[in-house]
Amino acid sequence: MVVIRPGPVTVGGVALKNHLVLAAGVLGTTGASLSRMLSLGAGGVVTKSVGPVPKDGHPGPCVAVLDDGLLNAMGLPNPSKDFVEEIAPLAGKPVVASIFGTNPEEFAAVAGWFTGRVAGFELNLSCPHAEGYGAAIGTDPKLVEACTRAVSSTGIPTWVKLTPNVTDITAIGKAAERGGAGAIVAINTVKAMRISTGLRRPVLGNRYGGLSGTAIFPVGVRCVYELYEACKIPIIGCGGIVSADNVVEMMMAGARAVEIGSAVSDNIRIFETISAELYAKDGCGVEEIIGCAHG
Ligand code: RRO
Repeated sequence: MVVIRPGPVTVGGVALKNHLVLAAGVLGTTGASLSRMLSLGAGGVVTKSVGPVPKDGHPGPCVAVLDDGLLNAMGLPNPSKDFVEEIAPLAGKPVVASIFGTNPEEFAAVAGWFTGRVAGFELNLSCPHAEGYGAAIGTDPKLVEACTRAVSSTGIPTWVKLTPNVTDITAIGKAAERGGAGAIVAINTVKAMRISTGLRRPVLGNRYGGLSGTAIFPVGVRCVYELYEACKIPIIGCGGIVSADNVVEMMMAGARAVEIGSAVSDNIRIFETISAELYAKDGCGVEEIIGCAHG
């Protein structure tokens, strides 16, 4: 297996301790859990998404555990502005605030609460099951460009997380790039559903949800590969990564760093597990690996 040299890395203006970042939505609702993931080897952490008003989320069941992944429809539950104090103890750490809104003004307002308190923002333009939020606006290139500009123009590093639930993800990636994104994160969950044959009803309270975990890894690799050919800004690979070899594969597709989410629910020490296999002092430089699968 390919091994790479360890060390800090800056992606889209955010200084990370290594290439492995905790993805939004997993153990990101408290300062304590984010801090724990940093102490367990994450090179950076992304918070659960925070929006302009508090939300309870969708009615349950909100999560279904499948053989090869997780199906969720949490429904963007968040405490809104109160989250600023929740993560105050993490000042100076590589914490990226995931934020959402319905329009550029709301994105700018939420970003304003966190300005000077986080290392950067990740714009959630990709939640697959939120009316008026996430993919509802993240599938429109003009809105993606405007929402990105509303935050990036403040000068704070801005990542944009994309939905795979579009015909051409490169059109959305290029819109984020035009809007001043420092990096693109690909991908959020794949819109999906399961039905309980016993109950004759959808498993999730919201009926539809987002699929994450190993089932979507090939979708993530394909999206990163396409974006690498279309965009100049760095790409952060996300979706079903569980091993060091998965990280290398994402890098070969074009990712400069990766986010890991669902795998944390099976192994709280996943960052240490992957790092032990991925990094060696005599490993190759990442530049040799990133995008090398493109001919
Ligand atoms: O909260 C959620 O239901 C959720 C979000 Br914000 C997201 O971005 N992706 C997802 O699968 N679920």
